[in-house]
Amino acid sequence: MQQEGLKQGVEEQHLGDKTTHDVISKRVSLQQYAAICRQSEAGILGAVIYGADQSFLAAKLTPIWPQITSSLVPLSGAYAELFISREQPRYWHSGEMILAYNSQVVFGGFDLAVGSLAMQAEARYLQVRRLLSELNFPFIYRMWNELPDINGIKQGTEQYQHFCSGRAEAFATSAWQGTTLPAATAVGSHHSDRFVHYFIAGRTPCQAVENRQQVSAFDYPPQYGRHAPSFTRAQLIESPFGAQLWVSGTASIEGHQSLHLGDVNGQTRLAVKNIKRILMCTKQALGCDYQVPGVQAQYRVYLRDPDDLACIQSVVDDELGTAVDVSYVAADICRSELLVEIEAVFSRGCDLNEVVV
Ligand code: 3EB
Repeated sequence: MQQEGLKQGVEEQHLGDKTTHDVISKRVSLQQYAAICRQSEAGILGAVIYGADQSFLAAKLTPIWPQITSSLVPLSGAYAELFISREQPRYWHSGEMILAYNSQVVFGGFDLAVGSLAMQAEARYLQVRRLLSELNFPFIYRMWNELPDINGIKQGTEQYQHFCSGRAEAFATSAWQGTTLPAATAVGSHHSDRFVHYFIAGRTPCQAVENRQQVSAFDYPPQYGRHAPSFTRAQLIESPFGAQLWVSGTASIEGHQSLHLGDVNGQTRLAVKNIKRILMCTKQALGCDYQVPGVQAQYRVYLRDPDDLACIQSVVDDELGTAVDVSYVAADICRSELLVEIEAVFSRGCDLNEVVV
């Protein structure tokens, strides 16, 4: 696919009655995923593979949609996370950057080796900005980042802070500021040199939700780094079909301080509590109640130490019940004292089991 074809597709799209800005995220086993890849007509925006092993790689699946391979090691079974929108997407790629878009939403990402994380983050985030602006997707909803050596120190500064600086520089001249920043996750890459990134954006504004018990990350004081992290606690996307509430990576932080140092049980409880607070803030600020039956919840828990799995899982089961969809993956967390981080997406009004695949 060529760069010239980039704009064309969006204008041409015949919408019919399928227009939707929903981006639904659905998890399937790698076996199910392989079967889906063989049905070439499936309307998938993209997929992220967690736990691609030798046999998965040997199968050399070549889906037409963007496929990102997470560097992270799942501790509770491999899976593919599908990003689905009901309208058939178009696909595009250039170098490491891969994209899929329809008339309402876009999914994209890259996986590349990095030297300077600050420079790469700035250059790549600028590329994302430019592409979204060319394609006319002004609203950025959600971004995921797997950063090499996230807690390592380079030239006297932590790699995560280098990343925050590069990202902030790339966003500095954009319309993405404060509450129009995306919900995000930034964790350590399992590989010492790979920067894995993927995102969703769209044509329709999303609505930010901040947690009143936490200082907004974009307002963190400078003690955490020269540039405050460019993300919101959650973003809500609503459409005639339903809604998705994308909740950022959430940790054991109150105000702007890390709490329960060295206490994995306490950190997990506070991370879950902060997610529940975001649901309360969503209800208070936007009137949308996400703690009611019929809302589908999908969580991902990042563990600094895989040996904490049993402890963290028992707290999560206790707090959330065992019926919810929770995936556990090993990853370093952006502040070196944090042992666990939890992200979630809540979907209302769309039955994931009804979606084509
Ligand atoms: C925090 O609340 C924990 O820099 O994009 C969580 C999610 C965190 C996203 C990011 C950082 C990021 O500050 C760290």
